[in-house]
Amino acid sequence: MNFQELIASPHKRFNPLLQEWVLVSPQRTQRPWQGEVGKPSQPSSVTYDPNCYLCPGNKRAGGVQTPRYTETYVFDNDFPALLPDGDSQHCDEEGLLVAERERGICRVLCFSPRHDLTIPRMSARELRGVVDAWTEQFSAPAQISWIRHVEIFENRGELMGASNPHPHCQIWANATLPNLPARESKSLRDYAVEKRLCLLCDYLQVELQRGERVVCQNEAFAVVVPFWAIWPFETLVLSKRHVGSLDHLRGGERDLLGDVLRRITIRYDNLFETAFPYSMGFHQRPTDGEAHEEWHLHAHYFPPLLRSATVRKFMVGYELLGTPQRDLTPESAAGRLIEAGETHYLDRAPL
Ligand code: H2U
Ligand code: ZN
Repeated sequence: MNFQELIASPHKRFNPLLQEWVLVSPQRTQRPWQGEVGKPSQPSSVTYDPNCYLCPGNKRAGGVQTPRYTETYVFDNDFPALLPDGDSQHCDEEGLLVAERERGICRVLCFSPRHDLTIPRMSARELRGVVDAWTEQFSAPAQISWIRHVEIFENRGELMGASNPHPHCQIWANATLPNLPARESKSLRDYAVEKRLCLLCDYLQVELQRGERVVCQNEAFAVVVPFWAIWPFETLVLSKRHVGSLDHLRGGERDLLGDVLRRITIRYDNLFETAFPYSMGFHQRPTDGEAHEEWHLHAHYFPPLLRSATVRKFMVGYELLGTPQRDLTPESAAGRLIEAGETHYLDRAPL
């Protein structure tokens, strides 16, 4: 059976980064929908919100005053999920009740003093400021001897649990590799040992040759709907040069990272003419003091929306109990994102 025939009927695809399968059921996209319908969300319409704890000059929940910042602004999370102090502690009862103390640092980074300014609507200069701030927020905790991993992630929109529309992300830096980066790390290492090559450099070449899942690209980055995507409009942002972390990017590449993130998020907003919700984050080399030449910098976007600004995908039933599953093929999703264009729907001239 040829490849096109195979992927036209129910099949499973392999994710070589996580070493797991996703079930694809292309024939199911026509099924009727009578499920939950929520309300579409639009970007905030005010540049300053007196009740926003991230707007300049306002009080945060713990009583600290946010300064009158003019570009990006970083602070220690007032409600951190991890704490930096404490000795290592371990308990193991019968190999079944196993626990370890986990130390870490949690920060919040505001992208802009403007309450309404999201990544798809920022200028090249503002985006460069955000990329520089991400780089600094990777490099600074990476210098701390006990920090072995730094996760930079953005929750956008209420649907994804963002607590506030003010453009911001979080940084969690901790003492051990989290589950998913640990699995990716092993896959990258195994591939490098076996083939003397990089899994993601090779994967990028395959995608660039075939073209059908490439949504947009510039000289330094490409955005693809990965062959093994789980979320309907999931994308993977790959650096074209083999670098393991943001701090190894050159100045021009930092500008191009801002450019590609603006372009993919415009496409997302345009899909359903909404402030498109997602969780996104960077995966970078562990910061345990080793070189980690096998690591390849990338970002994942995991958006929940499926067929409109209000109908979203949930991981339920078979997906919770068996294997993740999707109806919309990654090729169709890429086609929709390609069609969505790069002029933001709010900037289009009225007809
Ligand atoms: P999210 O929107 O992704 O939840 O990120 C906002 C973070 O801001 C969240 O982790 C923190 C929350 O703990 N926060 C403060 O540090 N200070 C506040 O006054 C409110 C929220
Ligand atoms: Zn605000």
